[in-house]
Amino acid sequence: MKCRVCRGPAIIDVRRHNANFCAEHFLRLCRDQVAKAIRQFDMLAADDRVLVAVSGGKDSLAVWDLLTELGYAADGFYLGLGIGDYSQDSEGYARRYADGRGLRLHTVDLPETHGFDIPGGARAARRAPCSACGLSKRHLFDDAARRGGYDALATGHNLDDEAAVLMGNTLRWQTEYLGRQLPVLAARDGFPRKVKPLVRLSERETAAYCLLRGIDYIVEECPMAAGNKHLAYKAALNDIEVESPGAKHDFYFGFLDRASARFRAEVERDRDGLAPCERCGSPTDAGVCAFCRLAARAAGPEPVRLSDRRVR
Ligand code: Q46
Ligand code: ZN
Ligand code: ZN
Repeated sequence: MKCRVCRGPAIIDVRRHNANFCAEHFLRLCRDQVAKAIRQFDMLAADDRVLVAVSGGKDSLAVWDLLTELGYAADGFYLGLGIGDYSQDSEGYARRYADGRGLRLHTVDLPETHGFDIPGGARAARRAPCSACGLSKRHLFDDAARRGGYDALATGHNLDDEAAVLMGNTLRWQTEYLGRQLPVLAARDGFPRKVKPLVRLSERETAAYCLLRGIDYIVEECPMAAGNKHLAYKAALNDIEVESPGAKHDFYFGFLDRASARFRAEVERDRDGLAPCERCGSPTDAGVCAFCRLAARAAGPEPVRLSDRRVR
């Protein structure tokens, strides 16, 4: 197995590109693919300040590393979700990466700052944990980027993630979600620009990237992920990819090229009528935003005043 670029011994095959690479040229391929995604979708300007949502896993640490390597001013943001040892361990990986490279990591702890953790919040609101988690992450990432004056919020979603989400959205024809499933969402109405610079790299490639760069990351899956459909879609796509290398890439990029615009109108219609949340000031169309409603439910029932007695 020889490297496509230098003909030296290769350490990885990338069947999607029908090529093998040595360590040096594989790392270059990763940087080139990220730079290409940034250019292709006009994600970032050279002097943008970027906030990277960091979980301690391979993808978010890889995207932080790659953006820094490409010369972007990128700080990290870690959100403690209160998911037992998993949260503590994952924060440790994020912290060690940042400290080892002299990078700035902001942290917010959900239980400390907002009084609930994901398992408890999900129970109280009768939502699936990943639904309460996704809502909290979206809200608090946006909030951190806005407060810090960052130009863009970057996440570590890779090609496998995006293809799996696309599969889920397509299976149920969730047209509103399809309209929003883009590698870059422009800033609007108080929401920061959101970018996914890893969309041209697969999960296997980000893992190899971390290994070669000496980036230590949390390998365990979140314990709440069990039974998550996203993982089932990923596994199904992996089976297809074995038979048909490049299928994930064609599925996702074919959608962006040929289908995504058809679903945009639905998203545009949704944009009207955002106003600041009555409790936290974040843009919302509901008076009190979904995150503040979740936090209120997690805190327990609101006291009801009956004459001079407060009853719960
Ligand atoms: S962290 Fe949160 Fe994931 Fe855990 S609770 Fe679900 S969404 S699985 S990326
Ligand atoms: Zn080489
Ligand atoms: Zn709010």
